[in-house]
Amino acid sequence: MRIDVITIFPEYLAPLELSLIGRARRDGLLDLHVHDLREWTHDRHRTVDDAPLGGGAGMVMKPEPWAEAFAAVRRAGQQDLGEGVEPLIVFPNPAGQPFTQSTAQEWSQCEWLVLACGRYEGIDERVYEHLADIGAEVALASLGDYVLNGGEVAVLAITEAVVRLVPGVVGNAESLVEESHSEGLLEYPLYTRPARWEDPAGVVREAPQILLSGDHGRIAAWRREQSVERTRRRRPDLLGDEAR
Ligand code: 6GU
Repeated sequence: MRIDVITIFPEYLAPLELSLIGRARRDGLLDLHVHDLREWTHDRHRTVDDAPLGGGAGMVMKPEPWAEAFAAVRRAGQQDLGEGVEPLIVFPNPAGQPFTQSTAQEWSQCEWLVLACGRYEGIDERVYEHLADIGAEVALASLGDYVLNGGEVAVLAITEAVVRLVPGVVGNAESLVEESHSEGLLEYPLYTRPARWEDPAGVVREAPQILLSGDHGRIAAWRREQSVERTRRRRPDLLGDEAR
């Protein structure tokens, strides 16, 4: 999978060198390119923003650097992936569609993502109109109902959620099957050794006996019940009306 990130804060994306994503890059499973939007400015101050037309607070990102950036990144990506390949262009935006595990699953099948980080109040609307006109595939994605200062933190989250689902990135693919949200439920409680533990207050805490039974069928059923009960308590919105 190829991912291009366009941002005015390339240093913000430094964590993508680390851990699972860093290893995916070194293993050749992820080809990640971070671009500074200011590369596509032409004035002495490398200006990417200006006051909103019509007045109002804050600044708006100018359209010209974005249009040049998309054209240049598309050219570079196609040189690598082939002329016919087109990216999905994602704008992290608090006014976008909710980004969920099913979005992550869908995007993990993409050959090429371009993640475009807006800052300030937002990007000039004509950038979206232009991309629609040239037939680009575009998505606006929100992490949740709160406001971040820019798309960079969202890109870290989206990249991690997507890349870990690319085949080969997570060593044990089974660990992706039973985790929270993979089946629309929260994950069941987890225990490890010692099965009998005296906590710092002197309370003896035993792991559920069933987990020591070796009966994989009953363990699976118990875990399923725990998942449903935990989801009912913490996230009833995830359950259908009958299950609630
Ligand atoms: Cl994706 N971007 C920004 N700037 N703020 C957000 C968000 C995204 N998701 C929630 N808040």
